[in-house]
Amino acid sequence: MSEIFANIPTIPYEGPKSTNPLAFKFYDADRIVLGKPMREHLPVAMAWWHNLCACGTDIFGRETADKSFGAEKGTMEHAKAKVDAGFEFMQKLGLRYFCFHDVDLVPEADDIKETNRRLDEISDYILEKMKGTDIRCLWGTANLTGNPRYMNGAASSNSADVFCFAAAQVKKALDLTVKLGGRGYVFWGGREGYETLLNTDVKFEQENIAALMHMAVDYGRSIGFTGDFYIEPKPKEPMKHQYDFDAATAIGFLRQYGLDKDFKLNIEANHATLAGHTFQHDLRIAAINGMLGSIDANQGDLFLGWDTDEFSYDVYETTMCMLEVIKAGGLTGGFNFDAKTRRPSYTPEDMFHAYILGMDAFALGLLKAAAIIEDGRIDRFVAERYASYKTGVGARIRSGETTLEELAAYADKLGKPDLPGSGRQEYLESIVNCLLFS
Ligand code: XLS
Ligand code: CA
Ligand code: CA
Repeated sequence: MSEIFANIPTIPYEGPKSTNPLAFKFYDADRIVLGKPMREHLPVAMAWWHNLCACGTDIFGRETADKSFGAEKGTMEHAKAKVDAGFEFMQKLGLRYFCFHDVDLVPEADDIKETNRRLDEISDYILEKMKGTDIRCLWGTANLTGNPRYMNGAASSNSADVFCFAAAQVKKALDLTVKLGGRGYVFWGGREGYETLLNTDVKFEQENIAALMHMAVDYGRSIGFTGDFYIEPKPKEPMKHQYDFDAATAIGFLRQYGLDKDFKLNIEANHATLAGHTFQHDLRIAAINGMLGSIDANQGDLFLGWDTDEFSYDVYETTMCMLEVIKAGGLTGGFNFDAKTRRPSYTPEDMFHAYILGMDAFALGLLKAAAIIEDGRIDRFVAERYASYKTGVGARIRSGETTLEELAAYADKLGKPDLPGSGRQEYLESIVNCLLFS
């Protein structure tokens, strides 16, 4: 088979001094960091949709990138050409995972039976491609937003027939995920939300979403899916208000409906910032609840109120991300680069530059997070900050042995507490800068 990216070599690691645009400067797969190779810290995945499907359209303009890969678009030949391009791309970059939506893989037909037949054909082709490589599926999902039938949501639709089509797509996407050895299955509730409460029964809709998720768990387990299900929170866009607003909201939902044993979260950087949080905040909330499963590794633009899905370059953000991931003991999923090149970056080389940028940014984040941990000053400061709970009344509060009356009597006796110790934020920020830039 002829090469699709014929002028692009396998991307080598050349180190920070390299000026070769087609080389990694920081992502060094074999380098040992905190006792394990970088590639194990960073299971990076290609997002089928952005990398192989998206051609730069926006609401004001047509495609700028040609991703026909030598085949006529809208055909199964094109679907297969995308597989060929995707595998060549992943192999040249040393990526070991991909993520997909059902309709990223094949053109959707009018009749779901024909779409499913096409999905069988393409997944056979992908399986064949996987042989002899170490490339695997990170997670699969169903696109429950694009088709007009989902205008009012999928599981949250007012139409029971639409609910059935969502169920049928989830069932098929689970079949594909299992067939391709996927580690996870994602629910991103894109249109599971509302525009106005004047026409919406929120409780009814949330119960229906939970019902679909329960059926997905039952079916997935029955066909041998042992991985995690994930909710990917996002507060808005396309809907004005989406039910899976942020990590805390999604965790509350999973617990309320008894889904928390089978589900974890897939935290996307750009979605956290749209919710008014830092990426690190949502990672921490997921982690402390035992629900940090996977990451959609990208970056938003804080000047814009929508999802820009940029490749990460902000090393401060990737460092804080990697700190959370290391402290959580790693991910059950991985780092899906749910990111697209900017519209004027339309050439095949740009696709490679983008992954080099993103992988280098997370590799640097990993190295810097390891440096912060090894330095130890920040961890020691945080531990010391709560030292008043180690002995005396503080220890009794922590062990649950005390009462409101006892604490009130203690306060009476004291008359007035000392001020709590300084938060030392500026000092801590300067430590981070020293470690980042030394
Ligand atoms: C859209 C989401 C979507 C999910 C998968 O904003 O990021 O791409 O990751 O459906
Ligand atoms: Ca995403
Ligand atoms: Ca996104």
